[in-house]
Amino acid sequence: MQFPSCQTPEQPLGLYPLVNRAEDAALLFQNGITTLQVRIKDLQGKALRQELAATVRLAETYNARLFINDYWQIAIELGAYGVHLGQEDLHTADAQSLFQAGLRLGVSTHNPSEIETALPLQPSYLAIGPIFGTQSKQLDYPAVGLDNLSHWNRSLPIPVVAIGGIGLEQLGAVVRAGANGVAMIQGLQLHQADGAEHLNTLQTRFAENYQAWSKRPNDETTFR
Ligand code: 3NM
Repeated sequence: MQFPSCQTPEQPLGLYPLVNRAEDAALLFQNGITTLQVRIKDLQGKALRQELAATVRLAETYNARLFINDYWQIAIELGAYGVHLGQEDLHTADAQSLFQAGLRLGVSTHNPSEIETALPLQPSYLAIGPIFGTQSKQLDYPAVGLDNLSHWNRSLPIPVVAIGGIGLEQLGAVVRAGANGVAMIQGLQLHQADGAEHLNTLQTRFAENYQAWSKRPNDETTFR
């Protein structure tokens, strides 16, 4: 069982915002975002399904790679591009059903042992975090840091998404440590007055650093 590729590294996952409403997804897609996660913690039942369905429809319109956090059954029903599972969700989700339905799979990891556990699933990407301290999620894990991120990027056979405490200031170094995607909540500054401009700067910063990284000598990247 090997989950489908996200067409990396030709099309890196890139700047990878996490949002909790279709409305925010729309704003991000309009501003050129191609990979996004919808992560909803405050809705249930019909309202949850509606919000997820609206986000999936939007992503299809923009041909974007949308990952649904946690709600893997709804993701299958909606024909979403992919599912992102946290450590807690890994135990309850049915990876076989996800695979058979053709969805991509991303998995959160925080330390070597979680990475070892996630790898046999052969997911489409591994998220590793928190790279730095984050205020967006209560986590009992120490920060991974850039050196460890770089190590994992060099040694893992699949794309890595860096997450946790990353903003414009840290973005270049994270991409030059080999991250294929950079997940972000707070650093997006989505609802600030200059939100669109900031998003543009973030995307340019990712692209410049990714280009520099992919042209490094002795590139031995083999992941799909
Ligand atoms: N998961 P921000 S860190 C949702 O390490 C989430 O698994 C993390 O938000 C992990 O960009 C995190 O604001 C929060 O730090 C990311």
